[in-house]
Amino acid sequence: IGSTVLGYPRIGPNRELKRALEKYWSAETDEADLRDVARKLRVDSWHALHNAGLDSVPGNTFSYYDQVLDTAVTVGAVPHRYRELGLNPLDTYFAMARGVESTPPLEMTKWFDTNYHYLVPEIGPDTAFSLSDRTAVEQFRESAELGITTRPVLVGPLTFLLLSKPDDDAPDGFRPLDRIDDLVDVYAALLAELRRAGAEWVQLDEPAFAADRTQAELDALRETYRQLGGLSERPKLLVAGYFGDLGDALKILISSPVDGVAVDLVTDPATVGALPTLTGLLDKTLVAGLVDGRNIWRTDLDKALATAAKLLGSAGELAVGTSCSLLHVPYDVEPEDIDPQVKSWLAFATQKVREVVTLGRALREGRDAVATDLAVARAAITDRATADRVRDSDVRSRVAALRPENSRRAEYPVRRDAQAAALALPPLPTTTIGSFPQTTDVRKARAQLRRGSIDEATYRRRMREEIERVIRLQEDLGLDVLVHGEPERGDMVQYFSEYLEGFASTHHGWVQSYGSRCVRPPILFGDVSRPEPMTVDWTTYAQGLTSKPVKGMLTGPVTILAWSFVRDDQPLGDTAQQVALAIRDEVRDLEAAGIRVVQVDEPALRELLPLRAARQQEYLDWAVESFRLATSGVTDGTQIHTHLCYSEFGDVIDAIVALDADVTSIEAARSRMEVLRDLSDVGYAKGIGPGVYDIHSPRVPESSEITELLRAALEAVPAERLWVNPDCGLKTRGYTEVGHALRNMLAATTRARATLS
Ligand code: THG
Ligand code: ZN
Repeated sequence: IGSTVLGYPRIGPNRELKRALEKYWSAETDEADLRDVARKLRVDSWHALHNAGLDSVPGNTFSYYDQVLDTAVTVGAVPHRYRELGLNPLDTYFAMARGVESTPPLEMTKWFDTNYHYLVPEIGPDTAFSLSDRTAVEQFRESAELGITTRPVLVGPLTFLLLSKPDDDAPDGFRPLDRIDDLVDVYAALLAELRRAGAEWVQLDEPAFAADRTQAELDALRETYRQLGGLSERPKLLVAGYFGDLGDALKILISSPVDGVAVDLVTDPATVGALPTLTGLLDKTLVAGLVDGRNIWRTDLDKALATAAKLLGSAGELAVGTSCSLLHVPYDVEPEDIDPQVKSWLAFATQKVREVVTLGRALREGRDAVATDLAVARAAITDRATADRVRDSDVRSRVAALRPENSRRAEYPVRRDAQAAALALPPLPTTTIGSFPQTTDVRKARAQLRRGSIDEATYRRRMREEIERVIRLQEDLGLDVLVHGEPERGDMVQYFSEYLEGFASTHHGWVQSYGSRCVRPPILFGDVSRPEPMTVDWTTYAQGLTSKPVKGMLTGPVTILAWSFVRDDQPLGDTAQQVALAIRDEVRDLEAAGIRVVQVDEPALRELLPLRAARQQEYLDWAVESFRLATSGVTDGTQIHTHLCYSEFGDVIDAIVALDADVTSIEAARSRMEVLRDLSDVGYAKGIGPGVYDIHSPRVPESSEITELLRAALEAVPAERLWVNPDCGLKTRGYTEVGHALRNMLAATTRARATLS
């Protein structure tokens, strides 16, 4: 294998796939147009990787939407409700991804601890597995015609089933993993076809084993790779485990008949120590994941070579690779207009490919063959380690002076009474999560400001007009705690990073989040501080328009970290403290400007949870502490809200309690308010706003449905603590439906209030 990467971005260096998809979905173009764009993107990637000098080029890394969905379609796991639509294969695929009028899409959730989202396959006892789609084989042939023998990448069968959920017909106790034997037959058929097409290697991704697994799951791993390895007609098998240490799964794989394993030596460098003791490696290929696939820092090539040196002689073949797929980083740092010093520290996908090639050559031909590359890398690493702009002594002394009481507020009853007096809210207070629909006008104004075709003053005037409209709308509807609607923010993390010292932003650094949707994560390179207020003007402008309280809207430290590329030269918890202090400054400035309610969102609290249970508590401790540091600088009468987006709260529920917010709003409509019981079970006894309708769907809820949900909520939570709100921000919706939905929410609230007295 020599040198390789485990995967590559596919959205296109200029988001060509995003545009092509969105045109196809709006029927501006047809399937042939979309397929042309896709083919060109694949060909360009193969050429780029091949020409850069990789010894083994990954194949099948393209996807129209998501690689887990691709796998479901490949193995025939298309639920009946999508088959019955009678659509062609491509539109059936998009129906699963996005839904159609009559049928909602598959559930979407986070891909391990990244900001990428996959579609959750539904598997039941009756799922009819069969090799149903040959895209992987066709794309192998496509690359072979160009003279490039790619290494098709597939989601491994165990990871596929472990990420699936039981379908609605499955009996209690059924687990998708129960179907592994049937699924292995399909993989066997696919491997045989790939072999016949000429594939030498196939990569099977099994990142699910970087998380804790049961003995039964480990046994299934052993048995599956015993079977796949024993096939008579197959390519060589490379099993890739990434996002952490594989633990016992590594030993199982090494004693199985697979031909190679790829390990992540970036997330968990301690793996290096274990590898030489595994004698089974001596007849296998080891792909050492030495280049970070999911962060954007240049690799310390000297250190990587030193690590490789420790592994020489431990494996049949020692190859060099990325720690995981490069899907999670932008294409190329070259076109970015970033401060030249910071830029010299960075490596995006294109640069990482070169790093892997350099390491591969150094191992094969010796360091002298790549002396220049090593010297350039060394200079950049040294420069970054010693650069003034990375360390800010004011920030460091402020952190050093922190005391426990800085992240503690008064007892809740004291705060509750002070807030009741300050805010005088009715029972079951109503509010929204923060953002209102982003109209075309608002987006246009932001684009015009960026291009310089309108000036700052014109932009501010337009935003103020929008804020006024949003305030009037909320007053007409009769909401109790208003918001300014956030017209001035595109992505919230992007917005805050532009005000904060220690961050750089990119212009082209798009990374796929799901389907055609992308984010442009800012780069947190140095100590963080807040030179000036970030939201106070907009919020106080809104507060000046109304006598109702207007809620200040901020993003919490964990979410800012989760959605940025973070520095890797100090513990994440230390960086979180610095970000927390910057947010704390903003919270206090909002309070000083007369804002009585401040919401600090942590939608990514669950996302950063370490995959291994043994590491989770340490994370949760600093995550909670950073939120409390950010929000504890205010007086008792200032009400702190927080908002969390996703429904898998189980693992972080104690942390939610420990955040000590006065009011927590949380997604609950789809789970019929079950989260309320879960929260009271762990002792949560403060304000709670279970989302009473799902904003992710364009459907406007009837007020009777909301009344029903409020009744259910009132059974779990006393009226004094219950808030009424949608389940998330309204940014992605239109004004017409938002108006109707909120009107219904308020009608239901009025009815519920009447039952209280
Ligand atoms: N910001 C960031 N990460 C996120 C979210 C976010 N991760 C989780 C969740 N929210 C992902 N959701 C989305 C939703 C919409 C878009 C991206 C991620 C989106 N992006 C625009 C697009 O691709 O057209 C670009 C937005 C822009 O111009 O900045 O619509 O909220 N960081
Ligand atoms: Zn949300």
